[in-house]
Amino acid sequence: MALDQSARYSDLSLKEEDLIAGGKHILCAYKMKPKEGHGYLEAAAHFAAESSTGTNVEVSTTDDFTKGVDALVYHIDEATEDMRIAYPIELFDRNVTDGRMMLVSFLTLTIGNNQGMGDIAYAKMIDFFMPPRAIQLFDGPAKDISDLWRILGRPIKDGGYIAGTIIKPKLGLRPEPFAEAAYQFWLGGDFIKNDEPQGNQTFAPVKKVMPLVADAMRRAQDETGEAKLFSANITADDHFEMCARADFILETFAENADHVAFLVDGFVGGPGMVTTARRQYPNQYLHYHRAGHGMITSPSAKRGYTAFVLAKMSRLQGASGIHVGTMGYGKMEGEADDRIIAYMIERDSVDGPVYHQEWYGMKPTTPIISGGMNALRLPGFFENLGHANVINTAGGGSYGHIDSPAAGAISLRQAYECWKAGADPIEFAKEHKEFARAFESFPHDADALYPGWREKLGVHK
Ligand code: CAP
Ligand code: MG
Repeated sequence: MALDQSARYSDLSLKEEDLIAGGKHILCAYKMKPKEGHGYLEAAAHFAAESSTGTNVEVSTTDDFTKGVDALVYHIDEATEDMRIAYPIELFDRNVTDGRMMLVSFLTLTIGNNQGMGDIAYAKMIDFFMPPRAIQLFDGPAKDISDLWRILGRPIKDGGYIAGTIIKPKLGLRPEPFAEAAYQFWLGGDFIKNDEPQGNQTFAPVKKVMPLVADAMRRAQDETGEAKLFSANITADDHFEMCARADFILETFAENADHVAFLVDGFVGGPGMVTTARRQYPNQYLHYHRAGHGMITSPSAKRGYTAFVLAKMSRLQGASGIHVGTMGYGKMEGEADDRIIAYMIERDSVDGPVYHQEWYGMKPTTPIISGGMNALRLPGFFENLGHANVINTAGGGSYGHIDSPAAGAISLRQAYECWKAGADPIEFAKEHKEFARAFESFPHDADALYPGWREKLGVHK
């Protein structure tokens, strides 16, 4: 039978509004279930002990100061598995270099050993609250979408939809076809990213690919008279490898280096990689790809944390943009209510699923919309989100357009124009060829979203 530590590590008389007003605690809300045979409060108290100052038994070295920084369970509701813990802000590690906070410490305490305890069936963090002092101590984004709109010559407020793609196929293009794929999309679109696994494969060395992509950018800019953007993957295990890639890319893009964002596979790479990119290259837009997150954020996962928590953490770390999913409109898991993820990272004062969060002017993180998107799916997506101040990267939606990648790009932009005008997509298609041809490019989507489209658009095959 485990030691009952609830007398020390819980205080259900604490009021959440007092904890928030006090500004001295980071609050975390979990969905937690104890294993059979363990009392709910006892298990929660042990969870708080292991997440702060304790272990499974009393230790002789504990003193009064120790007890003063105990994490405390302040709310439980066994029926809804709602368990909330107040973590004194002193628990969290601070840089010796500049006193700032670090996300890895937030994770190692609030989602650390508590994820494998013998008396806990599961616990998943669904929200957290950062007091003003913590917001002051995290880097936050250095660049945001307004920096991209400025380069694109758009209004830096409500500059609107950024039409993007991902170089597809995901892997297997050598340097010349890779750069050609980029050039072809840029003839119609704004933004291209490396796909998340594209790096320095032997068949596509960075030192061969990037000069060709930089040249493709120059030619596409000359051809269209429009600025173009590239999000280059600098993901690597080694800090110095990341920097070597980043430095080479900036040197290679030269006069267009400000048109380059840096892509990091931040979930599999971990917080250290994100902060390396954020702090070594504060002049570049930091694009956080979250590949792998589904292992814990999926609704089918009972441990870890949600996609909402992941996105909120990324803003603290300084991601300029993070993938937030397609809210049920694309190919990945998601639902319409996921728009709360976008609101939490782009607004300054927001209600999360449990906590209200003030960001005190910390720059916003752009919702990046990707995963099975194409022109047909976008109008419904924008309607659900309520705006289009996003970066959308559609790989299949561009390179799968039957006319050309440029036509795919143009169809994406037209989908935005259609939504912005409040136009009926079928009527809009009658006046916009590339958008109309998206119906024929993605007939399964067209059938599902716009029944009867063939007759209405006079398509007979
Ligand atoms: C999309 C994508 C994105 C995932 C990421 C892919 O390609 O490039 O990495 O969508 O998911 O590799 O599948 P398509 P999320 O546009 O061709 O689907 O944005 O949810 O993290
Ligand atoms: Mg991808």
